Amino acid sequence: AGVIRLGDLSLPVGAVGEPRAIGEREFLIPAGPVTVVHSLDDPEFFRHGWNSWSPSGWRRITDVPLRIHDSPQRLLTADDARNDTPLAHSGSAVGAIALADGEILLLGALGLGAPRVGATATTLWGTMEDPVAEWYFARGPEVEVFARYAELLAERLGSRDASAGRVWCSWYSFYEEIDEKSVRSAVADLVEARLPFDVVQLDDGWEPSVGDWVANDKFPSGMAATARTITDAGFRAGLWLAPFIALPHSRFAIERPDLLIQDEAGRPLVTGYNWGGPYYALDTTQPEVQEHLRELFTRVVGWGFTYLKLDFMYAAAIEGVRHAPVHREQAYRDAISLIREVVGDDVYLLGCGVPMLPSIGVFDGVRVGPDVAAFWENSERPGDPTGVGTKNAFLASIHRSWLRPCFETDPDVVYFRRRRSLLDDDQRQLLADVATVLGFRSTSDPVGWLTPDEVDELRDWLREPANVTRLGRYLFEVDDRLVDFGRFV
Ligand code: 9PG
Repeated sequence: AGVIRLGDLSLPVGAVGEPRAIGEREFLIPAGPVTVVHSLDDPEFFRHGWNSWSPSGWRRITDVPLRIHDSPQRLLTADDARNDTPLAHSGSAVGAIALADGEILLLGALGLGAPRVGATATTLWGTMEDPVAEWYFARGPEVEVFARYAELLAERLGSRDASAGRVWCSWYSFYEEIDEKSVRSAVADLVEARLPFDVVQLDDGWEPSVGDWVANDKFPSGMAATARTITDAGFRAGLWLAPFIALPHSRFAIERPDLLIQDEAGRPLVTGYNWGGPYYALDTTQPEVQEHLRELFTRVVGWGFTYLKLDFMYAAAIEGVRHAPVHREQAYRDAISLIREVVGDDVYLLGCGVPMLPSIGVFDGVRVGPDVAAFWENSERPGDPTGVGTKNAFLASIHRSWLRPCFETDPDVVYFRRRRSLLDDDQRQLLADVATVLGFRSTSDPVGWLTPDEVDELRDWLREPANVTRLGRYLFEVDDRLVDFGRFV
């Protein structure tokens, strides 16, 4: 233990080794547990969620912790259930406490191993399952310190420079009700309206079962023909898949349960819940699974898809019994690296339902919040900040804008339509602004659901990317306009 001096603060620090100064108010602390003693009076704590859908945001220490409260099934799916602290504030990889003057103290891991950061009335603490990640510890203005942390993450874990461009996605209008005919007409309508999209991405609904990645009977011409429908119209073809999971009734899970992550009793481990039940995860440390992934991604790229939305990926990073003794986050990252090696650098990989830090440098883009929906609040799930809806998606995403140096940050789609939507104009504008600030432009609105005015609004929004500067916690300069999200928080 020693004392770190940061301006007028003298902070007793317990760690496994000596903190090393790398700047006037910045330190590296060796991997392992760390405790910083603070003497602040009920400060706000920044909590960062583990995967794309997990909650992130600021809470006072005396507030109820920001987490998924009401359901172990939701917790398993949408956060790091293994490290949940029901009675205390904690989050994944990075945390911060606010000082009185707009400055913060930030403690953030610079690598994998399931690092956690939490806070109590008197401490800011860090732990990790696998002590491999050094800590970054700094004091300074909130915007600057987060930007510097993101820069260091990108330095250590890599960053990619591909851009998704403008994406039309099928999910938030059609959900699973897609077929080759509706894809053809949606694409034809985009062409006719001269909307400048770069990518048309088919979402869930094309496969017979999650786990079995072949065309279902709604796509009788096959997926290569479907990709051609999109590319012939001048767009990049995009496809959703969840290659690391399998539903219990999928052929994959029935035929090869031995390729799944196991529980202690030697049965396939339940790694999350969706589609009305549990699902399993592939043990990506097995050579046969790696061979399967090579074959799968060669096939999908061979169909003609060059933009892949890979979903529910965190499931392969859940604690369980694997073939090889690799830490769960490293096993996950190794598997994404294998996919990257198979598809090459020109295929855009968008991660969804992915753990954040282990995805840096391997994914081009990452979803940074839960799903939007054409309504504001999800009143059926009040204790679940990850429930679908525009409010929850906005709240999570806006607290992850600082991750932009690490990958493209996707806050999910923007709605332009007023039909079939409960969002008011303010809420629609908010979604558009969040997407502009985070730098990812996508929508699901079919042209046929838009009025001519709404088509014009969409076309304007697609025209060119904005120059964005973060000025404060919720304040951004977008070209020469100030956007303040504070009133929505
Ligand atoms: C397709 C959808 C869409 C969507 C994805 C994902 O926390 N959850 O349980 C949870 C379940 C599903 C979900 C998001 C979160 O939706 O985010 O864009 O691709 O799958 O099934």
